[in-house]
Amino acid sequence: MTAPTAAPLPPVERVSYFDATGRAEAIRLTLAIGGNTTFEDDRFAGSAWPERKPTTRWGMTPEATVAGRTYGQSHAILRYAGKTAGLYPSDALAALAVDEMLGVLEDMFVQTGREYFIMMSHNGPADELEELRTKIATTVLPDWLSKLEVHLTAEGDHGHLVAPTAMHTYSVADVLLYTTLSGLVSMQLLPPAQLAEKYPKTQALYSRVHCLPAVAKWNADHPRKA
Ligand SMILES: N[C@@H](CCC(=O)N[C@@H](CS)C(=O)NCC(=O)O)C(=O)O
Repeated sequence: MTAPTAAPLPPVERVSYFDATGRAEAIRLTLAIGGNTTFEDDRFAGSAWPERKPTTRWGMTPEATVAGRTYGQSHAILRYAGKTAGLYPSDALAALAVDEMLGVLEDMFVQTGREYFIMMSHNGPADELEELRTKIATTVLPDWLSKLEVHLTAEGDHGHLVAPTAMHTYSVADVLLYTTLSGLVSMQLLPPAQLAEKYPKTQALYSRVHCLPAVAKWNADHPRKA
């Protein structure tokens, strides 16, 4: 019996978020890598947030619109974007492996860049901010990066967070790794030289995503603000 042919997925029409990278950048990059050049990149200033917040589904951002309906939750949107872009496997076990890495990267992000960003944007006292920066840069982040390096070493020669399948080569997990590390570098929590010296496999994957033509073009067209 021939398997029914799947209908093409409705494209992501709009991504709404602050005019920053944060939780939206992996979604935007995934769409760009998949060739979706027509989605509306809806960015708003932090000062507009109090007005926008009550209009969102869950009082949080990012959100995305697909087939005229709006959805929240960055990882749900990222997975869908990945399905439209060929960056998310159809095989259930491979999808489990991608989801595992998305969870790992969420935990790493929450304990590092997000925690630091929140204290920074609340104008925390300089000495406490420095203490937190030191803790993240010398303890919390190296711990996560060591674990990622061990994982990539165990994965072997393919060099991705999740082994490629017939359906995908890069996955949304690779893209989220890239955007998470970029954020840490730009907040000066992660010196690029340290990444290269101590975590070569992680650095190699970061560089390969950075050099993908669609990523290079996106970065050139959207100079980093935050
Ligand atoms: N689990 C949510 C978390 C979203 C989230 O925390 N968004 C932040 C910005 S990165 C936000 O909306 N902050 C403003 C607020 O909570 O009022 C997701 O992954 O989308």
